[in-house]
Amino acid sequence: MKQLVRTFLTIILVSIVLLSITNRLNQSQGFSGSNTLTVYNWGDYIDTDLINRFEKETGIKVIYETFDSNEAMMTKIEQGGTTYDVAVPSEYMIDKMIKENLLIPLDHSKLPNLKNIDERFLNLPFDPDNLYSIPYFWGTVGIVYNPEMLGGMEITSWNDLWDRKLRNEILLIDGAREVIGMGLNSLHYSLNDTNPKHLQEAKAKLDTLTPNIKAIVGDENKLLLANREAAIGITWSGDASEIMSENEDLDYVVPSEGSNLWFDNMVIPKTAKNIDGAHAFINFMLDAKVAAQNTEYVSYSTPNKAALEFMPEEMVNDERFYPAPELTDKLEVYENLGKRNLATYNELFLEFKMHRK
Ligand code: N2P
Repeated sequence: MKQLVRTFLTIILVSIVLLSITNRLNQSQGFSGSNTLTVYNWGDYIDTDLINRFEKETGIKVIYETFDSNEAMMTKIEQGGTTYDVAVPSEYMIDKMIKENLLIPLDHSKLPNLKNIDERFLNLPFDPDNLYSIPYFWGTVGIVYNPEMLGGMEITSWNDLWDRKLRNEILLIDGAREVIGMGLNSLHYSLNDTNPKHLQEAKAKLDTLTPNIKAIVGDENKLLLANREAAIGITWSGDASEIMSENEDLDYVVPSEGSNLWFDNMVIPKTAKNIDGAHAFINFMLDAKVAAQNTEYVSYSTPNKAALEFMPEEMVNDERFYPAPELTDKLEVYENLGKRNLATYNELFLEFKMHRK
């Protein structure tokens, strides 16, 4: 019995010594707790070479997961099954996450590269001092289309999409705010409208678009458009930019009735386990050359002013993807409409999808 107790105590002692050595090793690298970092980002939204470089430079192993809508991201974070160290939500979801106490305040002293961000993208209303979020990419929602496939037809407005000639030609992005927003905008209502009557009207109007809709898709929209399987895609500006860089026939337009201006930002969720590593990752992504490489790869618009000089001029000077403030001022940023209203948007979107079947 004595022998058993002694063996047991020895095992415990060895475990404690091993644990403290590992901890000390981690701390000497400047990273608290575990030496892995779990990053949760939109699909097709990073140059994976940069993840490898970050891993090499820091010794931190990155576990990388993706989502394709803010709503999907939020559900997963609320469920808490996986804990994420860095996530990349859009502005209205950040507002919601701050209010629900789901984010950790950032330590700006660990983010010296924050100086690279253009002031135009800092201190925005959803996070006035960037206490919780750091700009990653920004853009608009619009229509990418192939005029040649449409016999030279020019599209300038949401309402153009209801044209009978466009039967089975439209790909919609799989996002509740984007699609319901398009219905609202086409009726000249705000993207943040919460009037139940207006929302029902928007849904009814979207239902009448059904014959023209080919599919509601995620990132595969790029391949479908590039392969000419559809002539029109409702999507985010960066996706349009990527497809257009491969096919010059395509064009991108921000519809005349108005549209959405969005900002995606890096945040650290409350459940994060590697907070130092998360800061190191955010700071790494803010480096001018890293941001330039990332931007060239994903084709979205960077808020990193210092990165612009490392990017091809034709990219930076393309006003469709770097619209001037005079244009963006006319667009609407999604607001956090509160739990009930966001649920209504989701329900209407779901009903609209069911209606198609
Ligand atoms: C990248 C999606 C970007 C999301 N595939 C726009 N908020």
